[in-house]
Amino acid sequence: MDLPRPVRLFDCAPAPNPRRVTIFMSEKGINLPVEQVDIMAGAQFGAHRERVGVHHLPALELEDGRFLTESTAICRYLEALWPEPNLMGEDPLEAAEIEMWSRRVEFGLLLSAAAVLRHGNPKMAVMEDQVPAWAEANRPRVLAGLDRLDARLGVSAYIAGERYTMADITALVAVDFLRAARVAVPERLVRLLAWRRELAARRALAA
Ligand SMILES: N[C@@H](CCC(=O)N[C@@H](CS)C(=O)NCC(=O)O)C(=O)O
Repeated sequence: MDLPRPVRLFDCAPAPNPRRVTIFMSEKGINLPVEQVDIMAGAQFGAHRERVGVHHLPALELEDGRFLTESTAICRYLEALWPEPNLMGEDPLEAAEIEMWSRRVEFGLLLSAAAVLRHGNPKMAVMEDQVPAWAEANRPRVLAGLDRLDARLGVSAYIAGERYTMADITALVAVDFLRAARVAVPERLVRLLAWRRELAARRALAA
């Protein structure tokens, strides 16, 4: 199949969703021109939104002029073009399990962490109509999400099973993002902390 090649990634290095894509690319050894969009300065609401159609990052520009957004959709396309190493599933069942875990982490941790930061830090007013009570409501949800990840790592070595996949990338980005939200991972979550230490040895995570 003759698929349009990606020509450029629009990124915002400190932000979690773009980081999922840059780690994914790094794991696969994909090198593309990367353009930074400074969301803290509101740059996503200018030329970026006009070009892409939505203001979110990441966005992948294709050679035919189309743009893909949504980190998972971008990664799925990249995986089709660069199948190795496989990160999104070798067969339909594994693909479904990886997506299931990745979505659980997105909805059960990453979104709550984002709410703590976006609604709780006055600097984030550039991109959010802030409701500080929503930040507070999400703090216990973040801790519950971390508990669930720690429990999961008592069942399998990695988030979606016995190998490193996209679900680990989503979880790692969510856990690291807690630093920006000023939430510490409780020390009692020893399996989660050991998993994070193990992933630190991966070359792609220097990205
Ligand atoms: N579901 C989207 C979320 C994209 C998203 O919310 N990106 C954030 C950065 S992590 C963003 O663009 N924020 C800018 C804003 O909200 O104005 C994805 O997976 O890519």
